[in-house]
Amino acid sequence: MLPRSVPPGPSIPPHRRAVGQPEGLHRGEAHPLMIDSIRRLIHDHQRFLLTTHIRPDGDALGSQLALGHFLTRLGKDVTLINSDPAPYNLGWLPGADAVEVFDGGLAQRERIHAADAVFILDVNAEERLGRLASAVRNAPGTKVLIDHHPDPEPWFDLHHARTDVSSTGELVYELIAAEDPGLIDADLATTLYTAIMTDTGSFRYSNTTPQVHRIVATLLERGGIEPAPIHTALFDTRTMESLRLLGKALETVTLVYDGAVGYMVVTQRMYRDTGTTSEDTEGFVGYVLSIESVRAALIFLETESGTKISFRSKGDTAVNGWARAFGGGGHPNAAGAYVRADLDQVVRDVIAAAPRYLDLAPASEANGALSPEDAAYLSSLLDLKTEPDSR
Ligand SMILES: [Mn+2]
Repeated sequence: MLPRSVPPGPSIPPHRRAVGQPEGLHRGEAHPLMIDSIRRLIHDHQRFLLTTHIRPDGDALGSQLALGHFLTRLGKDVTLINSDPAPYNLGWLPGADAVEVFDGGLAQRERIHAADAVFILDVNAEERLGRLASAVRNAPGTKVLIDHHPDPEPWFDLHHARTDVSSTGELVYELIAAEDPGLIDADLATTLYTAIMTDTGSFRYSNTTPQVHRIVATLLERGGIEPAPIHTALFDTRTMESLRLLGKALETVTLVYDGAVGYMVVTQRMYRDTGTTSEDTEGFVGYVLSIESVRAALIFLETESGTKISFRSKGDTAVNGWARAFGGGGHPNAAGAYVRADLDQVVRDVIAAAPRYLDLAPASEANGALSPEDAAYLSSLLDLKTEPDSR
């Protein structure tokens, strides 16, 4: 049986394009034949391995655990192995204790090898499986992709993948509903609710459809669960230290391009001064996006060896092309990138590139990237981080 636990990561709206989908998959509808193939695979076999992407978020872990609960109810042997542990605010999810972190050892490799089928959830690229990648890719079992990201790699044997759903959780729900909606109990409902809710930004992103609400209504009814405790467990778990970090980060908020683009930066020094880590920045970028004029919001996180960037946007403003230009990617309204360069340089380069990827007013394109004031301010911030601690 699966235990409980994990926190929600950033939520991701669905991609609007169906580029690169395997032939025979369609936007906008479940694919009954493919679901039937997966159900037959499940019925005909016993040992299943389930995995998801590095740094799992609410949809990744919620979907993985939900599918795990489902297979367990059907009497199957289920192994859950990920590259990374659950984040601090998802550890409470029902079944999270059963998720193993890949240690590279023989025992786990043998179980991966022995699985009749390997389910890969919320990720369609080998590289995003982290240290598990080669073991999963080379596993002899049937590889089943369940995912809502665009452009899947070609090495999966079966797909239940569409880009027009809110979340991987929605696809797992379709599979369970096709089998037997009566299987939906509190654990299944809680994990699927978490998956769908986090990937829709608590039901506010543009991927929140009538179908999302119909599914959630079914989860609440059949699971007998309430939303409030789940939201509290996911979002109301901040520490005082992380609030102090938020205070420092808010002081760096800068608007450019006539206020259409906003960003904040978090330096290593800020972590040291507040006793926090990058995990404590969860949700920060949302404060920038909450500014009325802002259509695209970014947060730049200084790391030991480079700079991590999260991109968020409202409505039709797509930021994944912008993120891709810096070696990252993601969904139109939520994307990320990592650049091996100093914070100040990355901020300048990324902000300067905005007009190539966003539809910014011509007048504001003219003033390009950082104003002299912004640049000076940024420099002062960066100088700050190298000063000796004055406290
Ligand atoms: Mn997802």
